[in-house]
Amino acid sequence: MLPLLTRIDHVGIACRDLEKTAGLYQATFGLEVVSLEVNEEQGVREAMLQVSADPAAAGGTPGYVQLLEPLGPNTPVGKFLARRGEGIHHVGYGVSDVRQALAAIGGTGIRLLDERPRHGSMGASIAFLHPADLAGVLTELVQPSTRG
Ligand code: CMX
Ligand code: CO
Repeated sequence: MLPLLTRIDHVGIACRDLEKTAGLYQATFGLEVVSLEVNEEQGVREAMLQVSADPAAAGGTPGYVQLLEPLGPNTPVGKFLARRGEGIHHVGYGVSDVRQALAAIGGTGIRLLDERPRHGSMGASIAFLHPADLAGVLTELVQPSTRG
């Protein structure tokens, strides 16, 4: 079987204050915020901090820390914060074709939270898999944008 996952794309971290937490990660690790977006569909404000200073050294595509602040209490991240507090919310893995990956993974019986890809950070196509079926880890498939 071919490996479906090509790389670790990002670690998603739930936080209460996006600017404050981005400042903390910048000051502690020297990471840079490369994208700041509101994703209404996902109920978040989010910042992507690039981990590799030299993407070429990481095989051409950098990894990221994704900081997530909820847009309200009744959102995935809002509910997570209320239940568990700040912490790791999900892991995002790179895939070369998210539709194909969903079809293959759906065939194994793992519950798909998204039957079809949605819009993610920086133009990516994303889809989520149920944490209860993957050792308690909410898992995101990320097909990066091919645009610049
Ligand atoms: N990781 C692991 N477990 C989680 C979880 C997470 N991120 N979020 C919720 N859970 C668990 C809860 O702990 C709870 O478990 P127990 O019943 O054992 O206590 C259970 O799931 C139900 O919790 P809930 O608060 O009622 O949450 P929901 O079932 O309403 O939703 C989930 C959970 C994962 C289906 C929902 O959050 C979802 O669809 N997430 C996908 C979308 C998303 O997270 N978007 C934000 C990120 C966007 C981005 O990365 O771009
Ligand atoms: Co994510």
